[in-house]
Amino acid sequence: MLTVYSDDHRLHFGQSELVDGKLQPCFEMPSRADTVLARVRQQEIGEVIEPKDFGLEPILRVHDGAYVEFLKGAWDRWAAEGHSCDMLPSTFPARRLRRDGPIPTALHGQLGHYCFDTEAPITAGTWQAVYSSAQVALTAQDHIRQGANTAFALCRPPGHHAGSDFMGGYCFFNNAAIVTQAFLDQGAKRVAILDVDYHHGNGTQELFYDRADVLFASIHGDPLVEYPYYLGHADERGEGAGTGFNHNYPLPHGTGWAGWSAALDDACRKIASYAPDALVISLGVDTYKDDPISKFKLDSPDYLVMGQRIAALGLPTLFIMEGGYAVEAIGVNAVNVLQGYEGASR
Ligand code: SP5
Ligand code: ZN
Repeated sequence: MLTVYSDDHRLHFGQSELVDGKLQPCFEMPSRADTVLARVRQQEIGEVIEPKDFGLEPILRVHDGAYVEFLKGAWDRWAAEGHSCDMLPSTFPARRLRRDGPIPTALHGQLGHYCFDTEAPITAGTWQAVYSSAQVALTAQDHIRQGANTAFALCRPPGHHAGSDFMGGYCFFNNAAIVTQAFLDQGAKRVAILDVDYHHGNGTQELFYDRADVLFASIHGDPLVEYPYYLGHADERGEGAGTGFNHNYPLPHGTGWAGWSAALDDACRKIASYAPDALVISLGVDTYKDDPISKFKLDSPDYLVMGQRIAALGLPTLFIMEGGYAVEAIGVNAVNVLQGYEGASR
C-alpha cells in the first residue's frame, strides 16, 4: 500500500489546549505522525511518497472561501497585533447571539466565529501544515483515481471535526471530505465514508448531511458523555435528499471489541448495500484502550480484524489518518488496520 506523507506537519506544533479548566500540552503533537511513519517503514507496507500540489481548488469545493482566507492570514494578523503565543478563541456565538450576522472585523471575534472549541491553536506554521495535510490526502486520492485499489494518507493535522467554515478538535481542513468531493468531481456517483475515530466526525457529517451522493457512517463515543457533545446521535439520519444516508453509532464509555465490531458490521452492511464507487476511512485509532483522552477498550490485534472487515467490502479504499493520542501505540494500531486490510484483500 502506498503511503503519502509530508514533513510539513511539523510546522503545526501547538503549545497548549484549554481542557479541564487548564492549559495543557496539546495531545495532537508532531511525534504522532513520526510514530506512524516509522511503523509504515518498519513493516515495509509499501512506498512512501511526498504529496503533489493540487492547489486550493479542491479545498474550496468543501470549505467556505472566507474561512480559508481567514486561516491563511490569521497568524500574520495576530503577529501584527503584537502576539507571539498560539491563537486560541475564548468567545463563541452560542444560541441567541448572531452567527448569521456581520462577521466581526476584530481578529478575536473572527477567531470565535470560525472555531467551536479551545483545543485547536493556530501557530506560525499552521497554514502550511494544514495545506500540506490536505495535499497529502489529495495525492493519495489521485493514486486511487489512477487505478490503485488503496492508499494511506498520513495526514496531520487531522480533519474530521472541521466543517465548511469552522475549525476545532485539532482539525482545520476536513481531509476526508475534500477527497470525497474529489472522487465525485472526477465522476464517481456515490462515495461512502466510514469514520472509525473515537470522536464523532461532526464536520464530515455536516458537510454531506443533505446529500444522497455521500453515505456517512460514524462509530464513536456517545455525545451525551463525550466530545464533541453537540452532534453524533443515532437519530441524525440526514435531511432532504440526504435522508437515510447518515448513520451514527454512539457507544458507551468502556466499549470493547465485541460492542465496537457489532457496530462496524452493521455499518459495513449499510455501505455494501449503498454500493459506492469508493470508500474513505477516517482512520482514528483513539479507540485504543490506553488512549489518554478516550474511553473505549480496543486492543492492538483488534485493528488487524478491523482492516480485514473493511477489506471484505471489496471497494477501492482510501485511508485518511485522524486521531490517536497514545503516541507509542498509534503506529502499531494504525498500520495494523492497513496490514489487516492488505492481508485480507491479497
Ligand atoms: C481528531 C480528534 O481525535 N480530535 C479529538 C479532539 C478531542 N478533544 C477532547 C479533549 C478532552 C480531553 N479530556 C480528557 C482529559 C483526560 N485527562
Ligand atoms: Zn478522535
